[in-house]
Amino acid sequence: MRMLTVCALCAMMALATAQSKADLVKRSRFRVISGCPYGWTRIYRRCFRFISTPKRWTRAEKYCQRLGGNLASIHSYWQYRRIQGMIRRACHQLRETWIGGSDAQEERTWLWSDGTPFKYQYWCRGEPNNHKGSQHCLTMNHTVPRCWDDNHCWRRKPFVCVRRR
Ligand SMILES: [Ca+2]
Ligand SMILES: [Ca+2]
Repeated sequence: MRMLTVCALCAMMALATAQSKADLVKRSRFRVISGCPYGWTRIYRRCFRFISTPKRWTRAEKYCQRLGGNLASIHSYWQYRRIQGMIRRACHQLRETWIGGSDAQEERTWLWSDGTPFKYQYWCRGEPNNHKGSQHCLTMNHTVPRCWDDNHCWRRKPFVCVRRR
């Protein structure tokens, strides 16, 4: 009986090892193909990841930093569309999502949290409106044109992280 138990345990351990090896091979193969870590999507030289768990903007930025990046910066319409595609694939809809833009330091001076220049913009009509004098964080996929809005940073939303591979 004891022998049987030991053998069953051995078989389970062997299976677990084989699975983790297969997973490792899959992960490293993925990295070679895409140039990004497993779970990240390559979009023009950078790696992006959609996190569906809603968090406040600052918490979202800290989370991305723990993953080796920042909240996403976006520099062209093409990049924006690709990131939207990534979100749609992950949750089958275009949810309103935090990205790394913020004017918390100085009103109407927008900066990306990854330090890249804030040039490309896709604001919705009438935005950024700094509603009630306290909207300093950037959401994408706002309303039907799925454009950008400045929103209250304390709101909990899913978010997109970026890293340079
Ligand atoms: Ca503001
Ligand atoms: Ca607004």
